[in-house]
Amino acid sequence: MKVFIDGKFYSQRDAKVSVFDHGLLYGDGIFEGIRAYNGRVFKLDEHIERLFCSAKALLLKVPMSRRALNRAVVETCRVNHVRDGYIRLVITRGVGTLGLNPNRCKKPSVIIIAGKIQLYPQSFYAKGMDIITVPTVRNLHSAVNPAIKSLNYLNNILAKIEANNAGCEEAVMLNSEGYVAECTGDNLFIMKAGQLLTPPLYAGALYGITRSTVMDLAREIGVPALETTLTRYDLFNADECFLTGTGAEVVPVVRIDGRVIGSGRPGRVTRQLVSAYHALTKVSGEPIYV
Ligand code: PXG
Repeated sequence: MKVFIDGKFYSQRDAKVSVFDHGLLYGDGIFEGIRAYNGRVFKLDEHIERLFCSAKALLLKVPMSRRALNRAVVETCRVNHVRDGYIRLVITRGVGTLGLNPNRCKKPSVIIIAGKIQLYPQSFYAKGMDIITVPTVRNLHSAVNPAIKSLNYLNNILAKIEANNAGCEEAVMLNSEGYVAECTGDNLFIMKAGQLLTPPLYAGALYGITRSTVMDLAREIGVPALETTLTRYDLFNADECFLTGTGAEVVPVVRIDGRVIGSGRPGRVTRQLVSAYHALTKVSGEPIYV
């Protein structure tokens, strides 16, 4: 594997960053997780746009243009012969002093890794997942805004540990007011009375790219898709539930905190959206080999 670091490709062995990089010392940096399907990078411009929005929030200057970053991601896939894979795009604050002041870091670093992704087991897609609500509350947007896809993922990791301890792969995170925010690496949707519902960003959700793709796909098949605040009660009494994310794609949920959702099997609209999303990934995206 060849890893892109600041304009050059390094072998996996030599792909290293400094221990003085504030990305490591303080989690001061941002990232995107992107998929390639069928020789195309899916939603690449959307990921780059969100990366620049995260950078702006942190006053982090991405040392490449959007266009140059787009080309570098595609080139990294090409040199690694990726057709279907997972791309991790990372911008760190760069090398600085041992104090946390970001002004001491001269130049942000750009890292691009194109490899394979660890997916959920196939049974989750066929039979649905069992998830739980965890005690760790989603970060306040007045503290560390959940819309920033930063290298500081401890809030999500704590929730993931709680889910794992309970034998689950994903956790529903509530915000400080007790409303549903999202999961640790996925957005959450329910179907209720013919409408597709998902928490708004102000509830503490990431502006998920799969989330907005799925809302568009739902509208195309005639299902209204709306943002609304949701409680655990709403989840328990949903007709259907599923999660969305670049890694998870669209994954059905059939049990939450021991309550069976709907029929206990992946719902009809969920299954339609799983297929529609799959079909879209096969045909759209930035071509890697032209
Ligand atoms: N919420 C959070 C907190 C996320 O980190 C999503 C929602 C879904 O967003 P997208 O834009 O992907 O639809 C994410 C994305 C990983 C991994 O390595 C995590 C994500 C994406 C890809 C890989 O665990 N999280």
